[in-house]
Amino acid sequence: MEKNKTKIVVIGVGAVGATTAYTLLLRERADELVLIDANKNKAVGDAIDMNHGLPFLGKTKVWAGDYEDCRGADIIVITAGAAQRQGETRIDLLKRNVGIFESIMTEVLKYNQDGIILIASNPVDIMSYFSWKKSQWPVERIIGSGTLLDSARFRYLIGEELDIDPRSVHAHIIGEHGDSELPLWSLANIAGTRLKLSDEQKEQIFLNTRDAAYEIIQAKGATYYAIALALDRICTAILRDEGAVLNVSTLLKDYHGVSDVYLGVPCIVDRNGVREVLELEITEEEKTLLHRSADKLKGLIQTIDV
Ligand code: 6V0
Repeated sequence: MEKNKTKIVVIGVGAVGATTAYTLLLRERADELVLIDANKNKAVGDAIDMNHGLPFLGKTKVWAGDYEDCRGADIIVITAGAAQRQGETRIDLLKRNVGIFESIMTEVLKYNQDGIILIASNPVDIMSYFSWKKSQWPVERIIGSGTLLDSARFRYLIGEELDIDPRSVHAHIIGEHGDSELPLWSLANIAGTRLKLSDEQKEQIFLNTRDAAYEIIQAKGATYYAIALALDRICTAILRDEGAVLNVSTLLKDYHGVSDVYLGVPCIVDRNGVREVLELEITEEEKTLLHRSADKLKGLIQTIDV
């Protein structure tokens, strides 16, 4: 591969991976886009289908590849995962996904040592922590999608309630990407002004944010459009060296007293990955909730081999 070409590999071309690849293609984020899946036929089919759209797009090379194609990749996006089986506990599912990540990371690390790994597979904070440990890479280059999607849902719902463009709503969800996440109402604002929302409205907005995935999965089986855009956003911040503030999952080091766990918090993201974690001024109540979220994840980490 020529040095000046941008290459993104997507591993796990299911609902999320295929939609992410398509989003990256539409937005012409990479010169080379590689699709890898345990089900090679799916990746082959998607690559052919996407290639047939090239006459309507810019010039991107898309192909169904193998792990050797991780060589020279700027970003490796991992969206592979096992679906929950009937009657299977979350911990059993977690163990299966760790098994999948063990094999994926072993292969990726054979061919790439200096790219950035962006993880979306769930439980994303634990998969990111596991991958960081396994890779022994600098922590800034192993990034989880964290609460970026949750924060987008939160901003959208606040915007709907107040009839304001969600891009003008500044509000954060931090912590686990999952049930123990927390809203930072104390910092939520529109152009520096406090949100004119009642406690009941706030409670409903947060519940709708936190439980959005359940609602969508019940309606159509999976969520993929918004997460694909969130992953595209992170890739863009990296490739353009933006220094954008995004709520991604990273290793915390004494963040309001929380350490040694990956959680979603506002981070400055640039060409090197997570350049800096922003320590927000949050309330004592929010700190307690953050600790609760961290304790939950640490408990889960203890159930796996890292
Ligand atoms: P899916 O449609 O079942 O796709 C998973 C894909 O992974 C399939 O194509 C599998 O063949 C493939 N796969 C499985 N094992 C391997 C392996 N060892 N190597 C390569 N490929 C493999 O699932 P979907 O796309 O809906 O979800 C993927 C993951 O994303 C799940 O863990 C979801 O929970 C997670 N999501 C994370 C979100 C976030 O905000 N971080 C949002 C939505 C979904």
